Amino acid sequence: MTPSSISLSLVIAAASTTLAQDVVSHFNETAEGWTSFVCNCGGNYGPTLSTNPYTWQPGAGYDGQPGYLQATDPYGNCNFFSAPPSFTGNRSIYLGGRLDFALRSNVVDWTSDDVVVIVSSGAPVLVRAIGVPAPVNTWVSYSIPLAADGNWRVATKTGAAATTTQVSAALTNITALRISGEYGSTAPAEIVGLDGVRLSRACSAADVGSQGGIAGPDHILDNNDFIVYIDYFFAGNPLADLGRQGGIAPGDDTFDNNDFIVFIDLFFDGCG
Ligand SMILES: [Ca+2]
Ligand SMILES: [Ca+2]
Ligand SMILES: [Ca+2]
Repeated sequence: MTPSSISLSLVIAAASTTLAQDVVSHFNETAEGWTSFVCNCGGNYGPTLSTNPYTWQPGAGYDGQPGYLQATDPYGNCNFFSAPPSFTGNRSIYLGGRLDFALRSNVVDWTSDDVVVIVSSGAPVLVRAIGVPAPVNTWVSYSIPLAADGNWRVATKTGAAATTTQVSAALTNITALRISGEYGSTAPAEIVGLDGVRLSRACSAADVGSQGGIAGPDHILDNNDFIVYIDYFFAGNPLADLGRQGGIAPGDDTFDNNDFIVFIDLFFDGCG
């Protein structure tokens, strides 16, 4: 290893520690506090009608770590996975970030309640259609922007588009975060798995690369961002001109070590 590759390795290794700010559920050994929420379908996803105990499963899930959560839905009403307190309360730092998770269902013939719901004390109930986890019996990953992108709706999934003010207010005092487990049209019907839930912050401008070292952001800061940044740098791409004398922003139409210093600072600003 050359000194520069050693230091780059140290930077990337240290960067993984910044991900500690992400809120995650891998379900390695338990249900990690996730509970059931059963309510009427098709609307405000209001008061609990009943509970539906989930079973933790030790087998391989989606996220490469053992264990996942499984719900066998015995009801005609709508069944949700409800997040534990680690995902609720003041989560305003995640505005502009993402909610990632994966679902798997053995039935996907009920498409009316394919939603994520944020209940808060500061905004209307926010509802977002996510699409059923098709095809059946296959883990399907979701990456949900926590931003007013037109797809967060007020009260129902066809309600008015939530504003940035509403999304921001909701994230400031979340009282419930729910992911639908309702994808079957008859009861008892579906068996639904949930795995790899992650709440992560918006990434900094260092998110220039994606899996495989391909250009373009992917809401993950890792070695792919270094690969793409270095390509940009040696190609003289203006996207790599981030710094100037003294290792500070903005760029100065010159490519030198100051650009790397600013890039690394941005990298450590992180996504979580
Ligand atoms: Ca898992
Ligand atoms: Ca990236
Ligand atoms: Ca520069």
